[in-house]
Amino acid sequence: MSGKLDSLLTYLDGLNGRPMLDHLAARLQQVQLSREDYAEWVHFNEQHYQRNLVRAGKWYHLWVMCWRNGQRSPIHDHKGSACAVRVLEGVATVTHFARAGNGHIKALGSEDLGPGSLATSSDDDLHQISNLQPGQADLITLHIYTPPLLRMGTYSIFDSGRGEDVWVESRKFVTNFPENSETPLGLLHGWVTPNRLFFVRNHFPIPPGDRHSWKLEVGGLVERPLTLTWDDLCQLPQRSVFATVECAGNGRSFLRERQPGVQWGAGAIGHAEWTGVPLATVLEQAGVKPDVVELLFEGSDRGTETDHPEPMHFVRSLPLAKALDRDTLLVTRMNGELLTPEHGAPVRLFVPGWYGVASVKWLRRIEAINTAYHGYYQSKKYTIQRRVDGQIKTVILGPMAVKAELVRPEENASLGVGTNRLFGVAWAGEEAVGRVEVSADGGETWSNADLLTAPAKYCWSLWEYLWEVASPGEYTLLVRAVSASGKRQPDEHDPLNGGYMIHHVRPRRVFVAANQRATATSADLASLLWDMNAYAEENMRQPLDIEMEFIGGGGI
Ligand SMILES: Nc1nc2c(c(=O)[nH]1)N[C@H]1C(S)=C(S)[C@@H](COP(=O)(O)O)O[C@H]1N2
Ligand SMILES: [Mo]
Repeated sequence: MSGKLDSLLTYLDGLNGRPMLDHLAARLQQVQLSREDYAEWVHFNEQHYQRNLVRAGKWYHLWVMCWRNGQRSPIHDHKGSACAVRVLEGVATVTHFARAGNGHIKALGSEDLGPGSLATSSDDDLHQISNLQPGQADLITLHIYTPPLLRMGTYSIFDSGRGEDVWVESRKFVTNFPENSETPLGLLHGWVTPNRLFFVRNHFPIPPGDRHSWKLEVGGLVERPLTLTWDDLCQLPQRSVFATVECAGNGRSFLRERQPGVQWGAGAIGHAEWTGVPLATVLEQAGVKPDVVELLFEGSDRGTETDHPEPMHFVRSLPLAKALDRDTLLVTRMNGELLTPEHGAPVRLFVPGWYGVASVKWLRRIEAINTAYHGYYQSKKYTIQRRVDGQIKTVILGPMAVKAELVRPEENASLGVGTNRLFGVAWAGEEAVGRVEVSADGGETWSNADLLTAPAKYCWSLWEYLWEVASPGEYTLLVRAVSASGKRQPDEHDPLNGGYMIHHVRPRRVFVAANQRATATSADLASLLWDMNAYAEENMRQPLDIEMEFIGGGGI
């Protein structure tokens, strides 16, 4: 990361609310930038202007945008967000719009901003940025949005309507330092979660290190202690497993009684293809001694907790049987791409079917032991209670519980009379999903949803339900999953689970309006299948090229 952008990022990361627009502008004006400072985010697209995310924080997004000659943004506003733009190279034409008497959009005027100039806009300022320079000159601009821009309204000069909302894709930050961010479920449409949208759970800052310097030590009760390099690991046979990962605290913010920890909404889940070397292969090389009962995994990240002031590494153990399962992997790739730093690069453990906490990122050491491990992240945190023979016992979390999530419609959505499509995901830990049931009458009657993807071990299934509704009013939607072996989601959160394993059925309120007709149809299966096959390509695309194809026609 460049030194000069660093000071701006430090300021932005320090925000704990929406800053005054003129403060923001002053900060952006102060930085002196040359091409090398932002070169890594300069990517053009021949079809539409290209947005390149520099960093997403809790209170801001910073983007470098690249415009070929003639490219324009839609006419748009940024409801709920303020924006400061600095021209880095070339001349930007900013055109301002307003509502005319008949409700249509009219242009108020344009200004040309040369290199170094600054423009700001807030909330409902209607505007458009274009590259209209003579010749073939390119334009590069730097944009700060605060709070992060998640949706922009678009407009056309040909009618009075509001165009489609354009969604800006990025993870939803819950905390900045370290990053804890959710998958934006509203953007899910396919089976695989793109890496850039996949939730992140970090206890400590991301540790330094790359695959060239990476080493994995395998020691403890083994016949032949080993040190593996990246090249050693890549020589071993690899395999891939598709699997859903959920953080054990996912949904914590919905609990009636507040529980300590990251206050997750519903988005600490994702589904990906995980590729790597079976852990068993490496353990065979090392030769696990007969009395070994657990394997210990240490990440290179390190830090303190409020109730643990001594610095510690992130350490977890696995029982021998799960460690030797051929699906437990030393992962180097996620959805076909090399792991990114936030997901544990260069190598992480991956334990399919288990809560995410088992899958130790930034793996640097494995130790074979002959006792049950007790450590901070295994005995003090990430445990639940169970009643055994009248006694309360502490239990270490393992496999994920069965759970369905309703992705669309959102809470308080306004729907129409007719056919509405409910869409979501469901998973069942080490099992496959058996079925998903939907109730629109608060649990009186239940119907089976359609599974759009064949149920498979470890994998979430996409599901949909075409809900016929005859009369307007307020409705409570309930969704619950049943695993292949018949395990069902509970109606209420088990207090013995504390702030973990939150998988009870969560009601969602929606409104059906009398003056709205709904004519939903079922998913286009061909496009879903395409999505499954094309995930790798999708992830190989330039970072964050969101679709803005309807740019044409917006100009004056
Ligand atoms: N080294 C290390 N590994 C870790 C963690 C961590 O903080 N440090 N967090 C764990 C938790 S609680 C979860 S839910 C998953 C999240 O993986 P992701 O960030 O790739 O989504 O990583 C796990 N592995
Ligand atoms: Mo987690």
